[in-house]
Amino acid sequence: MSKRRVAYYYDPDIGSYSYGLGHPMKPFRMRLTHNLVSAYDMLPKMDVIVRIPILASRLPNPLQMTRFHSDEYVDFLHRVTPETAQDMSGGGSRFLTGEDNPAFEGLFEFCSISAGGSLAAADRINSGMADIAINWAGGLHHAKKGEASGFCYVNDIVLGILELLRFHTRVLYIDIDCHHGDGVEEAFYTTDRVLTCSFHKQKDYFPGTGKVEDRGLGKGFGYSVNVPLLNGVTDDEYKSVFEPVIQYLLGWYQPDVVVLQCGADSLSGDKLGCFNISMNGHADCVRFLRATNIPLVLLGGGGYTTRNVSSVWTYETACALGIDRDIDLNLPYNEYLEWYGPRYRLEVQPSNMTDDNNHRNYLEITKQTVLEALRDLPFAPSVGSHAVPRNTVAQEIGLTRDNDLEEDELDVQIRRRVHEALRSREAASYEEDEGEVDSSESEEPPYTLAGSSRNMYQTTYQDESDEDVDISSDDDQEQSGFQHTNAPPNLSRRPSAIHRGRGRPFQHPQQQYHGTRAAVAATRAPSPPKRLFFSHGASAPVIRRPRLWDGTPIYDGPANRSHPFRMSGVDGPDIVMAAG
Ligand code: V1D
Ligand code: CA
Repeated sequence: MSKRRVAYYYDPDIGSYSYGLGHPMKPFRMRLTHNLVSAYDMLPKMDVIVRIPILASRLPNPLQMTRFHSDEYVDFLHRVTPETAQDMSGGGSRFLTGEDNPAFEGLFEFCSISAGGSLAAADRINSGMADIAINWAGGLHHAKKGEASGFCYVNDIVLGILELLRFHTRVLYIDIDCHHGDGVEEAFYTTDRVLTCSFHKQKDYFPGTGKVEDRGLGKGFGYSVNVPLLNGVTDDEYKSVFEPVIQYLLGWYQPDVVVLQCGADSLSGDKLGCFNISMNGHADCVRFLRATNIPLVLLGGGGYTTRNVSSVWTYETACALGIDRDIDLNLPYNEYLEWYGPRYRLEVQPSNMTDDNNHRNYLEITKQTVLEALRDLPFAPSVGSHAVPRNTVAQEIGLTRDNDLEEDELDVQIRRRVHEALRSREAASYEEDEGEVDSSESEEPPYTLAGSSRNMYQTTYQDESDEDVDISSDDDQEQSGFQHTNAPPNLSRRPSAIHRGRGRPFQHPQQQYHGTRAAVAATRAPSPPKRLFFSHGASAPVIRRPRLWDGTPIYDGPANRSHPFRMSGVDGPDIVMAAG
């Protein structure tokens, strides 16, 4: 498959936000990138999804953010202003962290745009309408459940992955930002449903986490992989670690989707970074993953030498489209051409900086340590299937954050309406079982689509008494359009079993299974949401579950040795996934 259907998310507002004078994070870099992508005439080659700013309601609302973040924190982000920040954060001791995370004008909208793009990208992959989905405004990997960190406030990556997990069994998250992807690692530290792998500088460098020995906990043990590198790592050195490690992970873990955080601060000459990677070396990671044919989400991240960031993300957009070899590296005329002088070329060249990775076979030892640690682990985990409602319970029952109800009244209404909704769905699904497949159209994504049809998910119901079926035959892989890279020869077990429906025709737009295969999307009996968030600050009755959505106990204990902060795993999204 040489061509890929690429979906590209862009919000024209994003470049107007500012973290403040003197702050290294410049959202303007996204405008510069888009301008270059457009100047190279790539837009007509992709499904370009541009949010129309006046449709503010199409952005994710606070409720969607609480799939990962705490109510209190989202409420804070929603309400804080530069003027109230000091008071609301208790003098900077809660929610925000010093100079790194200022409460700038329009903060919440900025977070919504970033998170909205990643949620929409996940939705595109879930629906099978795209092979690769790009959101350069995403990739904000440091944000924690209840706290901003390292220029990141809302963790669009965790939200996007949770969305992917509704329809996919295993997600591989790869982070090539120069900093450790701590927020994403922490969120999924105790589950095997997401394998996180970060390449980064670790010693004496923000955020300080990400040692090789940090490998996950409980059921998640082995599913956090860390590859710490040293100052000045070059293209060849990076490749010599990245490719074997990722190749191994692909074969062993057999992910259904890969999410690649393309932080551009790993480029040579970055203002905060310390690596010596060229544009080509960075883009090699994208090319490598594209070549696997596994659905891919490309996200942004760090990157502080503005023109290098726009150059590499433009080039990586071309890689996604498979036109990178045809790109004229002499820049076409564009509105911001003066940013690229004096050479006016699409390039980031390596420098002659000192390379510490050569010392004492550091790289080879690191690579071997990482691979050795993976060898004893059991093969790709599978997961049981669940019903997957499109909406949260609040949405299902027509209670939105705009409802202006008193808290007590709200509690009563929610309980009553949940009860009614479940009863009527039970009745409806009983009738459905005797009739046609439900093909109800899904909720509209928060974006206006330019150039293609909307997400049409064919939904179906699932048998309660599911029976395991092995779907991993070569035929299936061919049918599904997936071509997994070779599993290591000693690991011959089949990946996952899925649950079979009761003779219903099932058509997953991505996997193209016809016949009686599993219900990947089902709408019966929505799981109650973890919590409901309302704009006036009142929380609906909180249904606290002490476990992750797949049954894994939540780790919320004291930090382990190399995690200086308390861990805050995902408490379970309000909606779970179906088997894959
Ligand atoms: F230099 C600065 C000027 C103003 C405000 C902040 C900074 C700055 C530079 N480096 N802040 C940092 C890092 N913070 C610290 C903490 C301050 N302490 C007391 C420790 O060293 C944060 C670096 C964040 C990197 C973010 C990222 O590139 O990984 C990223 N990825 O996606 C989005 C951002
Ligand atoms: Ca990283």
